[in-house]
Amino acid sequence: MKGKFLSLLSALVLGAAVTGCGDAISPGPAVDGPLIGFSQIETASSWRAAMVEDIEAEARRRGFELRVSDAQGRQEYQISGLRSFVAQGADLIVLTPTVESGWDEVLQEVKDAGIPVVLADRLVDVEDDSLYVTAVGSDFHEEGRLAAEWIAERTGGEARIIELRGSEGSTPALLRNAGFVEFLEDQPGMEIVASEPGYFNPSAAREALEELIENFGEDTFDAVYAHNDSMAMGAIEALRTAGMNPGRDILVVSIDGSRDALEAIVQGALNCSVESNPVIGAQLFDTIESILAGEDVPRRVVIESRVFDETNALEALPGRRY
Ligand code: GYE
Repeated sequence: MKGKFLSLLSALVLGAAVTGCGDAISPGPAVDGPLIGFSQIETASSWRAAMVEDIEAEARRRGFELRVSDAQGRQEYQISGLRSFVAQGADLIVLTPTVESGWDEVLQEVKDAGIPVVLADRLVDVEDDSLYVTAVGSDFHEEGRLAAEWIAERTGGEARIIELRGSEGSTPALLRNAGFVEFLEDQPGMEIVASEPGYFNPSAAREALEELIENFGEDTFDAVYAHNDSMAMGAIEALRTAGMNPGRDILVVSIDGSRDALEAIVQGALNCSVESNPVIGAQLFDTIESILAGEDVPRRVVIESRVFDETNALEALPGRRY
């Protein structure tokens, strides 16, 4: 009892302290419905802003009270945000984890408090799989496979590829690499000649590619595979700076299917973007409603991914929400 009181107190204090140093917990509009705590990695990128916006709109439509915790990219803020949601008596917690590891302890606390957890977008790697009920999001492994398949079809299976990876230890970086590499196993003419982290960040990706071009020269690769669109934008800049012609001399392929990417495809600088859709509010809240009604839900709810290239980018542009 005393222990419980102390941990509740420390959660409140921690929550408050973290709010002060960046982890903003938005109260959301006052409604009577169930309280959902949503721990989001960050909200600055347009991809994540679109995800939060859609989830907020869906919560409003269905009469849920939603509180969003923005961890500004830091796992320790996410962990204290989760503890704070426990202290606030959340009915269910939605977690979009920065990285896969390091969640066992806090998710055990959430489970002990009797609060179900739904993962959204990225996944966790925990010893005890019962620490979350289900995961709603895209199939990142399939996205990586689709990107490789597109390059294989376009090049007749002959390509030297530079890979720009997403944030280390995050599910999309791990699986977009794995799906791509697995496809290459049956493609003797295709190889990854260099792979560098670009942290889902355009400047980091641009700098990494500039350095590779400087060190190895222009004629050493035929394609760039970036784990997301914003890194592809950085890569396009680096190629242009080096006097190369992105989209023509060098194929550029990425993932997300954002508005920026579709525009770049229409302009001819980007060749292909595999969709990874952040607009998941409807599927997420269908799942949440089932869980709160005591129904069984599947362990995984997969959001479909399309492939965009010059054949369909233009028609997909109107109404693109991210
Ligand atoms: O592709 C990227 C974002 O987790 C799938 O994270 C998400 C990825 C998305 O930073 O643009």
